[in-house]
Amino acid sequence: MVRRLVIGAAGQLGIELVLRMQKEFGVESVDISDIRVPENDAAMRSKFLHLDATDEGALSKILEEGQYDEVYHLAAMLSATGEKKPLAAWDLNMQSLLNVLEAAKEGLIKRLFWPSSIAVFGPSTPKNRVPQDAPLDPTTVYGISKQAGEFWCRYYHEKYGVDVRSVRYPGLIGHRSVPGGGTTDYAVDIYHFAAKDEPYTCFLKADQALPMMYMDDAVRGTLELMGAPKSKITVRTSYNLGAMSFTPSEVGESIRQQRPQFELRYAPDQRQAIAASWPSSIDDSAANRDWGWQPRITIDDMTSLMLDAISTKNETFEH
Ligand code: AKB
Repeated sequence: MVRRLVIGAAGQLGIELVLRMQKEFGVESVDISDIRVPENDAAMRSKFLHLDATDEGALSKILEEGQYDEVYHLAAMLSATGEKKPLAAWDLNMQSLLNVLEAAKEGLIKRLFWPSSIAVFGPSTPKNRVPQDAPLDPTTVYGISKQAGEFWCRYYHEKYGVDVRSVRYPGLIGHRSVPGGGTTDYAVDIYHFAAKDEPYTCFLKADQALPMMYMDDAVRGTLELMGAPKSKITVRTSYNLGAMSFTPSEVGESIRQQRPQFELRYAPDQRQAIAASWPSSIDDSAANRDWGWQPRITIDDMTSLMLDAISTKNETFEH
């Protein structure tokens, strides 16, 4: 049995990845770790290990005991929170990555996944269908940490043969947990308000297009990348990964097809400047060529899935 460890399992992506791994490979095949206990009973069926990933000694101990084949290192501070605490963001994002890369170099991890982000792009990057090898030009501490992280990953691969794989996620949207401190969070929040028939005030401008992806696609893409033969992986910084591109006003329209009364207002804040520095769509042909990446979920599919799932959950809590 392939043994897996998810670090940062209590986060938005962590929960979803763990649930999918449990379903596909069995509860025993994945252990989960975080600095806080995940608020999800199903995820907690897996063995939980308390871990601050910046603590090199604690990480090594868990890895030595667990003998994992695959480690998914997701712990990070996102773009908006990172701007409030720049040095803490740098410390968490970089130190934890260097710890797992060192552990992989020492042979404690066979295959490592680490997420990068569209936050590596910036004002000098093309806005539309940004190519794989576009100039990186991050404007946030989070983006700078992802840019540096990408090159650390390639360095450990080239110097020490570490099998580390990565994608540049767009904004991720799912109903099981709420994101924490990102610029793309509005696209999750909006559905929670719409499901309660409440108006939503968006912190980005109506016409701010960004690359986005429904969680099922993100999880499937991650597992497909990790399942691909080593010989197929030609990008050792991080693969562009695309699915859809939309503006807040377009999500509002999609929601109104199902909830015609839905009211959307705008009050852009400091997150608008971050969003404006990012591209609006992604060219992911390298991921398609190397390991067959193809997104499946469209904006209207996503709206149905999100509203149905959140409404059902709300009804369960109300009764
Ligand atoms: C954020 O908004 O910070 C993240 C990201 C795009 O990496 N969702």
